[in-house]
Amino acid sequence: MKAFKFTLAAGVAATLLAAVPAYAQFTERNIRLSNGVNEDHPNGKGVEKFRACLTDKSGGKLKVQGFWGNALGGDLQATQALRSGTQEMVVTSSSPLIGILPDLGVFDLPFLFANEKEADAVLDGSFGKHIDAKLETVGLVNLAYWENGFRNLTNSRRPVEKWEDFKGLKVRVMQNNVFLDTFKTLGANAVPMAFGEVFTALETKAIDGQENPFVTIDTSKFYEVQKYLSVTRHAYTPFLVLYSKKLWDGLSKDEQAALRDCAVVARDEQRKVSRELSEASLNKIKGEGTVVNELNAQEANRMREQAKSVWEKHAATIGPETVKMMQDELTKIRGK
Ligand code: TF8
Repeated sequence: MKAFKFTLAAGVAATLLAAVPAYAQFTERNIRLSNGVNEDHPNGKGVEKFRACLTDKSGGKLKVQGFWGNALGGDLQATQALRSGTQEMVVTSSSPLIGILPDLGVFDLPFLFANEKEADAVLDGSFGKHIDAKLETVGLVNLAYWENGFRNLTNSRRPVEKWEDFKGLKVRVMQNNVFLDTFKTLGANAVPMAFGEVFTALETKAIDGQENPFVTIDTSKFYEVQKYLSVTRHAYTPFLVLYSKKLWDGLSKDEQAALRDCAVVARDEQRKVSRELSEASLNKIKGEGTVVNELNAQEANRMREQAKSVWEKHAATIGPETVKMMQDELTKIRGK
């Protein structure tokens, strides 16, 4: 009888254990995630997917609250809030963060990637992990690389068809020395400025131009205050999907795993939408009366040659080991 009772108790306990909801490892949390871009940017769809995935995995306990259009401050400001543990997440360009981690400057080198496939391979592979490990040492957990995209020049003065056409153009660049030097090297009068100030600066003609991917020129309405767009594809900068390390360390293993998995699921969606919308955005920009010109192959090559010195000049500050690792990685990918 005693044995029977014991078996019964054990059986009940086992049933109870099995009935413990899979979500016990999740705590109700509100995750504030800020974006500099507007919600109709592909990041909107990325965040939507991220949210749905987390709802699923956490039984609704992990909630994502999205902020758009710099509502919680610009890229740099939001990232600093993560480092001090007062905000959970940000989707930010890597470029304004080089003061925090100089190695990120590697992504700003002109004409680094030839196409999206190369970018994906580098970012999702061992090189991406190398940067992730460095980010952790400065208080930031990178969950995934999303797409900002190939950057193109717009301005209100003239079509830019060769690098000499940059001469004298007052162009806003991100707060980043590699970009600053690239544009100076091409002859522009480069002005570093936070993204949130760009529209007004263009509108008031404080600056002549700026550079960003088609989807941003579209969703931030820069085409309303710009006349010319040159398809320069001079840089591909990624988005980092960052979590505050301070707050991350207080999460359960299951919560951390869900966040990582969902950021990757959302990455695939965000990139897909980014690539689809890119074409549509370009058509919209044209339809709004912007004069668009492609660079011919010869001029594109000359521009690349002209910008080459920036690589040598910045390798030391970025970190020679990181630059070399990137070059080796690209050689490997291109050799396949
Ligand atoms: C830039 C960047 C920005 C993004 C955005 C704020 O030009 O490309 O558009 O970082 O998330 O500053």
